[in-house]
This record gives sequence, structure tokens and C-alpha cells, in this order.
Amino acid sequence: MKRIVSLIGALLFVTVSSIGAASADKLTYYCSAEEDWCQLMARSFEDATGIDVNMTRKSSGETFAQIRAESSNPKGDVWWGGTGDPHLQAAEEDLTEVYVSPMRDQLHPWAISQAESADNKTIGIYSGALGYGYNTDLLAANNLPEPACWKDLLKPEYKGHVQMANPNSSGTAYTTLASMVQLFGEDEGFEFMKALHKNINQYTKSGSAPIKAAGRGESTIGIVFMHDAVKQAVNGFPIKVVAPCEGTGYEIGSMSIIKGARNLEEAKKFYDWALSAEAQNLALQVNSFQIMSNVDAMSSDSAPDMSMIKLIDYDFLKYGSSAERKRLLQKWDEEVSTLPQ
Ligand code: S7P
Repeated sequence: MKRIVSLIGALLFVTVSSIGAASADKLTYYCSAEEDWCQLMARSFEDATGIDVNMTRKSSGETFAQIRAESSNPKGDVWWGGTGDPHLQAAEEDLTEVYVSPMRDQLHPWAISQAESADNKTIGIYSGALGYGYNTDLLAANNLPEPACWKDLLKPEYKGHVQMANPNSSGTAYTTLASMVQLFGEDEGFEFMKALHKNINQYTKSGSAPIKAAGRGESTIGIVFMHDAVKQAVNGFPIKVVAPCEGTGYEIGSMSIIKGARNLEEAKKFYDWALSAEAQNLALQVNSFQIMSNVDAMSSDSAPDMSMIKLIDYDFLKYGSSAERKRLLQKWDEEVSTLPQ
């Protein structure tokens, strides 16, 4: 009798644990980098671990809003990519989980300091400088001068030729707004955004869309991260990349585990894997030219040389704080986006 009971017990254990393993071998992954890179990361992680990945790509601000909206019933497990500011805001609002990865000692100090400033609820995965790019054929066809500075973009001759994303949805565009405020001071920074508004032909949802439009010849100038402009040039489009003469802001692209993740162990596996040099080297397969956070990750000769770019001392703590990000976005909505063009 005893033997039958223990046999049933063992069978039950095997059945329950195999049901558990089957249902746990998956990951819901929110991605805010470029679609091709997001896909490559998802498929490569599946190949490396056998864990099924369900990936959704949205811009940084949109993903942040989704995670906040889902916080009472979280659906995502890990958020990879996108500018650091909304990851920092998510950490402050307790939407993300503390995790100290064993991979951490392989990272550059800037990636670790991103983690330290958020009580280990996020970490840096790459870095890149903001700038713009323009279509050289369109510029010549319209007899426009070559811009070299931020303030060049305010010239009346560029009316209808400049495109940027909406800072509410896009991390790139929020970095632009916060960079102008830090570069010129808040009053002059907003005056810059208002004057720029007159020349904008469209505020897109995604941060890299303006340079893709310039590549296709649908718009002349796109305000984007410089690596996103380099990608278009390397892909064969007539794009020239500009590091603005006044100096510029930059991002620490980040990764966070979502609080209440249903697949927490899988999220941690992804997190550790995504910090490896091997996973970070995948960037080059899709012409993503950020500086990666693993010290052993490869870089490309095509990548913008950060040491040649005048970078501001971007205050991530301030501009990634919930109050400041909300305040700046509200001010931009009320004082800039509503102005006539
Ligand atoms: O992967 C390219 C990249 O520019 O995309 C991220 C970007 O924030 C996502 O797009 P949004 O601007 O629409 O949020 C950057 O982190 C990254 O460098």
C-alpha cells in the first residue's frame, strides 16, 4: 500500500513539475530599440536557451506608459532598450524589479552607475549621442546651406524640411528636449523648441522615423541619435551625419525587469544573457552602432566616435525623474506643440 501511495506521489510530482516547466519556458519581452535588433535579440535568445519569446516593439515613452497602465496586472517580463530616462522613471515609480546581475563586473562604469542611481532596478546596455542627419541630394536640390549647429536648424529656409519625433512617445525626442534645456538653459531651450517647431514638417511616433524618411527622400533633415543616422548612411542612403557644433546630449540605453514579472527566472536569464559580449555583438549584424556596455563587446569603425563629440554632462538623475519628465513633457505639450506653424 505504502509503495502504491509513494508511486502516485512520484507520478503527481513529475506531472506537476513538467506542467510547470512547460508553462514557465517563455518570456514576454518589451523592446524599445530598432525593430530588426529587437527581433534578432528575441530569436537569438530563443536559440541560446530554448525559451519561447513573445516580443512587442514600441518606442521608449510608449513602453513606459504601457508598463504603468499594466502595473496592477503586469503582462511583460523584461524591457530591453530605449533611452534611460523612462527606465529611471519606471524605477522611481516602483514599476521595475531590483536585480544585480552576476554579469555586472563585465560592464563599463557608466552602465553600472545607471544601475546605482536607480537602486539596481535598471542597467545600462548601450550609449549614443544625439545629433541629426540630412539627405545630401535633397539639400542640394533645394539649394539649402549645410547645417552644422543646432541653431542652424532654426533658419527660415529650412521651413518644412525638419522632422523629429514627439517627446511623449519617443525617448529620442525627449532626449532632444532635455538636451536643449541643459545646453541653453530652460528659457532659451524652450525658445529653441518653439522656433524649431516652425520648421518641423511632422512629429513622428518613433525616434528613428525622421532619418528613415530623410533616407527615402521624403524629408530633408531628421533629428535623431547619430548612430541611427549612420545606419541609414551605411545602408546606402545619401545621409550626412552631424554632431552639432554647440555640443549635444546623449543616452544610456537601458534594460529593466518588470515588477510582478510572471516569468521572473526567464527574465533574469535574458537580462544576464543580454549583458554578455556575445549578445551585444549582435548589434553589428543589424548595423546598430551604439557603444555597448560590455567592455569586451566589439565596436565598428562606422560608429560615431564619442571622443570627438562635444557632449554635455547630461543629468540623468534629474531628467529621468518622474516629476521633471512629466513637467517638461507637459510644458512642451502646452507651449510648443500647440503653436501655429
Ligand atoms: O535602437 C536605436 C535607438 O535610437 O532606439 C531607441 C529609441 O529610444 C527608440 O525609439 P524612440 O525614440 O521612438 O523611443 C534608442 O535607445 C536607441 O539608441
